[in-house]
Amino acid sequence: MNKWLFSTNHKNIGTLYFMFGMWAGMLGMMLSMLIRMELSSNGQLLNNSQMYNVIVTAHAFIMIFFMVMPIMIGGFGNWLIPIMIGAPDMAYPRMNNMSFWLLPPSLMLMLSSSITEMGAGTGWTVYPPLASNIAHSGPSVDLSIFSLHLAGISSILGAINFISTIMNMRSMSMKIEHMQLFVWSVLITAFLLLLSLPVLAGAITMLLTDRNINTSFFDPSGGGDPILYQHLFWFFGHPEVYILILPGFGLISHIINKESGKNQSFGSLGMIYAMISIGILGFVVWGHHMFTVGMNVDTRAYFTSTTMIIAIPTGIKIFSWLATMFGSNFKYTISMMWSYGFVFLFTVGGLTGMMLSNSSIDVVMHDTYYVVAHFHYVLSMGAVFAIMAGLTQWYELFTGMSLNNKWMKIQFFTMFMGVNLTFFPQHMLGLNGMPRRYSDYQDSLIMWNMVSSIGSMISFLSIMLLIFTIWESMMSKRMPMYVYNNKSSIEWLQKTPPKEHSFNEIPFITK
Ligand code: HAS
Ligand code: CU
Repeated sequence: MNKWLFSTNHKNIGTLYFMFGMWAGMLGMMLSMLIRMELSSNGQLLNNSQMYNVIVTAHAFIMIFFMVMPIMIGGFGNWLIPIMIGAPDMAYPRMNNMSFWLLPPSLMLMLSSSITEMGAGTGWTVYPPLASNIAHSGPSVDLSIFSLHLAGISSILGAINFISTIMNMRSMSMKIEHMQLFVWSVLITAFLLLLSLPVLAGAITMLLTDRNINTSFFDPSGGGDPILYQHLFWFFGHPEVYILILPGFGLISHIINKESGKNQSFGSLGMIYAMISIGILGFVVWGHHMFTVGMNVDTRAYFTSTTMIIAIPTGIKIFSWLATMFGSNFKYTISMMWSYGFVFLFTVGGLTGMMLSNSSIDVVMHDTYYVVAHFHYVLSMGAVFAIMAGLTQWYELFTGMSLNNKWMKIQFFTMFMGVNLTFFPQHMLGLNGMPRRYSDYQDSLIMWNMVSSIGSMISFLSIMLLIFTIWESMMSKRMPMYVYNNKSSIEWLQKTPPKEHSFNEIPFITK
């Protein structure tokens, strides 16, 4: 009870975040499988398009707020940051506990929203007038707004904690420019959270009062404007997508550097400047999500140009990772495989982002599956691959046990195949005009949708293998190689009966 519910220990809280994130990830995956089943062929499966949209909405919210953010910032951040800066714990350990424990009730509200009356089929963007009383009467949207309020408070408290910890609790000799890149990435992410979340909170609170106490911020009949909501949402929404990827950049930098056997990342200072630039630029490009609202040509040109400029710092990161690897022995460790996958596939997603940033192209592509393909390349293959790289890199530190190498390799290759098969065809679907957030499509799109759904089944099986492999490592309590080799780890050996170290044997079957 004291260890988990009242925990003030950064490692235990990190572990709680990991468990929460994994649970939410399974939920999000389940919803995504429902989406792909509905779309595996044309015609209706669920036979309820509102329910389809509720599933899409819940999938996005769960994956963003309850899977990627908790795992990356809550899990890896809590576990690794105090260790990397030589601090005994986070600056505000009890606030850290509160940050975590705000999330379960937030998730509960989100789930309640989906099962109350007709559910919130608004998409994660919650645009009025779809999210207003006209199209979504009843409590569902209110519940999802409350859920976002709680998740937002949790993140803001977390951000304050990380900023204070990193600024004030570094060991005396560590200058800020000598901090690990992962620490930098979380510091910058924390600033993005701190500056963007209050804007979301404002927007959804205005929506709440529009819905319930007759204000008309977003209602033209009372002098309001729905476009105002889009501006407020995307002023949060675009920094949010960098919040989702920056800690991943940090993890990948750390792993590539470590596994390449270099004592420093290539262009480490440049990497810091690149992340800061991405963070700052992320606040001035939000209009690229709204090219179709009827903005004037100069504003379009502005948002196109600023958006494209982000390719420069991001390119610096990509080429610095490649330069860090350059000259080292090509390593086939699991975490390096995920990192190679990350660098390649994140770049693919980044380049489609560059296509979308052209306002004249985006007017055609907006709200098509091309956008869906773009953001799944940067998220399902960027953010998730970074999480997998981190998980395999630090699993032994986090659990004191080791994963089966061969199964993790199989898992990587099946996942790599699965996600590409799922999302690459979505570029073609988008170019052929298939819109997002519809439960059906024209006959000519059947083939690529079927391929995409088959891909999602492969990813699903791959995740089953991952869960099984984690379970197996915990059941067999197989000690990591470094513990086995380190005779001084007497304490560990005394707690756990020593077992022969073999990555390829299956202890629970053979013994
Ligand atoms: Fe994005 C929509 C543009 C990065 C996530 N993005 C989304 C949505 C999500 C998302 C979730 O301009 C959908 C939101 C919704 O629900 O509606 N995105 C970009 C650009 C970048 C970018 C320019 N996105 C991300 C990251 C995400 C993310 C990171 C999360 C992890 N995105 C858009 C646009 C839309 C959009 C439009 C709106 C579409 C619509 O209509 O709704 C950049 O940060 C990417 C930079 C990375 C690279 C690759 C590496 C760089 C190299 C340097 C050389 C490259 C050059 C470019 C010189 C560019 C290797 C050459 C250009 C060529 C075309 C070849
Ligand atoms: Cu954006």
